[in-house]
Amino acid sequence: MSEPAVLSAAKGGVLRLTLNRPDKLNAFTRAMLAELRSRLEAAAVDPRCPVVVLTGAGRAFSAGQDLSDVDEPGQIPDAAELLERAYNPIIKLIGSMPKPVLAAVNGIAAGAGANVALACDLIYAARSATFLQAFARIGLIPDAGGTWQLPRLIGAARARGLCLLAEPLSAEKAEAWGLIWKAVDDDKLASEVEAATEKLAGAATYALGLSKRALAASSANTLATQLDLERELQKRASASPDGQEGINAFLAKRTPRFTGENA
Ligand code: T3D
Repeated sequence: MSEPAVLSAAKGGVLRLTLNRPDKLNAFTRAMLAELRSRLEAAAVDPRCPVVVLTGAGRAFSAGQDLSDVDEPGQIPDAAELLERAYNPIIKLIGSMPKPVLAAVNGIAAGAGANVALACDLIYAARSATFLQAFARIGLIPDAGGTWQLPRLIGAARARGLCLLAEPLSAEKAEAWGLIWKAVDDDKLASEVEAATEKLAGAATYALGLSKRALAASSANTLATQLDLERELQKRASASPDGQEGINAFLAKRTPRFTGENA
């Protein structure tokens, strides 16, 4: 029997999804995208899993769409169909799920592979990893949210450079530019991600989901609208069991015991 294209393992509240076509640098086939989407949909509503990690098997995170995954030899992939059915729902799902999604970028992240990583809330990358907006090399435009994320994260000039020149960006430069959270030594990636996920899984996870929602809304809001949203979400956070526990524990000078329960 062939190996699953997406490996799934849950431990201590952390769901780890591993893109698993190492021979093809984890290039996404349609079957793999469907599997990833369904795993993410399940994770979004699973209260036993407050944190999700996305990573790749072997030497790459993902080389983007598998350009050979077509029904007939000689065809080219139906880009609009792929975006509509697979990439766009996945990108929206990562952004909207009320829990942190971490990307552990273990090697090259190219094309839509880079942009799936950039959709995640926290991006850790091995120092040897690179980010490549490969699209211009094959006559396409950056998709899977790349043209939205890049100018917001690193500014218009750098976004244009990456998209038009299609040159790889090192993990270190990606960190220096603010594209990712952290570049770490290759042999420290697993332990750094584990420390972060342990911390997040033990945190007030309901409030983390609300923070994520407020941050996501900010790019479309005026300050006044955002202040209203913060008031509404803070009302929910402070009325939640974790909000009460956090304040009580602080006042009692003890460590809080969070449960992640909703108000
Ligand atoms: O129309 C649409 O498809 C719409 C959707 C668009 C979304 C996209 O993601 S478009 C962008 C697709 N990705 C790319 O254009 C990147 C293609 N890959 C590369 O340029 C290179 O593989 C890398 C720079 C990422 C890495 O180079 P290198 O030298 O380290 O590895 P390699 O030898 O090129 O790749 C290793 C194997 O993976 C090789 O297979 P083989 O010859 O050993 O059997 C290679 O063909 C395969 N592979 C890598 N990327 C893809 C791929 N196979 C299919 N599709 C790929 N994207």
